[in-house]
Amino acid sequence: MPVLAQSDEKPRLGLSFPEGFVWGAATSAYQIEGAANVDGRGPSVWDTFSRSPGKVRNGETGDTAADHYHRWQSDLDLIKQLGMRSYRFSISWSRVLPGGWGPVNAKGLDFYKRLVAGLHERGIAPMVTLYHWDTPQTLQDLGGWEHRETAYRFADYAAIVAQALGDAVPAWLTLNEPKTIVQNGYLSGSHAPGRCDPAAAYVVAHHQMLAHGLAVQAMRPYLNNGTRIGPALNLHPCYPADDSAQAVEQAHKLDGFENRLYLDPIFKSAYPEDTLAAIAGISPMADHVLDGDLKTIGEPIDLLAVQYYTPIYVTASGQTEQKHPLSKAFWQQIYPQGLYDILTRVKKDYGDIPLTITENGLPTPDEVGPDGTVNDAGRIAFFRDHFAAAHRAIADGVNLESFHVWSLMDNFEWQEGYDERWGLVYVDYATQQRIPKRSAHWYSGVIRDNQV
Ligand code: GCO
Repeated sequence: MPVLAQSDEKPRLGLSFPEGFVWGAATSAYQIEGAANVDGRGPSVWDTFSRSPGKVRNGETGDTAADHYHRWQSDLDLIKQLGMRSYRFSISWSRVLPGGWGPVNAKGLDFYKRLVAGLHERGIAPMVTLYHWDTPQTLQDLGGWEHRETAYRFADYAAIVAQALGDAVPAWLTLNEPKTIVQNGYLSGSHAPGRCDPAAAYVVAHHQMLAHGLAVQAMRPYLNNGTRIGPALNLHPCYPADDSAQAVEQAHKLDGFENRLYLDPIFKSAYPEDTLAAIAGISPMADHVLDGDLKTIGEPIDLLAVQYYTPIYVTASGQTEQKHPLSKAFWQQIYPQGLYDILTRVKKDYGDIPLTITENGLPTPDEVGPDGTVNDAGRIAFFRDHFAAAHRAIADGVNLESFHVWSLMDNFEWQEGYDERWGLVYVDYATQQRIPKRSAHWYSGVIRDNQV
């Protein structure tokens, strides 16, 4: 697999960001917390999936992960030392509600209260994702996202957490990447719950969108003006692989499945017609869209969290094509201009909503050198070029407020287990020692100067 070999000879470009621009990093519960059976946490679909033979590389699980549940204080110290002013993390639904609904596990909720308080003590703003793919297993057993009730249970959970943490969390994200649940969880089966079922996949898409809208409604009464809610969507700019009219048409069609299927209902209270028509041949999704659902999904939001990793190129025959160097992740082409394109496109098509980038990053083949440091030059080059793309978008009028890199530290990368290292901070899983990589030191300088 070709690995990024860009030079970081020019680690800084002299581009200043607007005053008040916020820099941070992101993680998610199952990927870092560990403590899978501690303090009353209930199982999630990822516990089940990772224990199923052959699903995750080397049979690895998130049972221990980066042991953040026990090491959170020193992890927050590290975030502070690096100079970040925002930290995006997710709450484990089944830690708070071990059964998915019903009695609250006070110990689980307390963990997040301590985390939020600990961030404030260190001058770091918490940004909370309510759902980062770890559906409680109890709900999955009843049908998971295929079952409409799950959307209502999610809204109940969202209200409980909003009531408990309230305005101490200035920015709330409902669902992380509903598209990944559809594509990886229900189409390719590479993620939990490991299904290959197109009929179910788009029903799952709709119920997740409904869950988003219901959660926004359920949380509002517990939040004051100024506390913001939005979804976290992974957007993929889709380009024709050549100039042919057919390739252009294929790119538009793919854009429906990658972007408009999620953006349109949220911003326009409507699913894209062309995508719905294509789905009608493979899934009964439309039968599950009940009166009023689209209005609920279109409930006003306050910010949009954008996650960008890769562009997709599509040929006249609808095949995808690689045009740019790949990272260590087989699916990731390195193309910083794609970030500019997707940010400016969101503004053009969906208006001037405040934007935050909540994920952007790459895995590199990191190793601790003889001098004890980790030289991830490829990560520095990647972020330099993506920050520059974000800078161009801001210069062209995009209302981008903050940038959270993926990820704060190495973690459980889903079906790749611990094989891919995406962090600014190296985690030695045998000792749980944290070693800030060269990119972490570089990023600290970017933050200090507000300049790439
Ligand atoms: C995501 C994921 C992360 C992944 C990252 C790298 O939301 O896509 O949130 O969990 O680890 O994207 O694949």
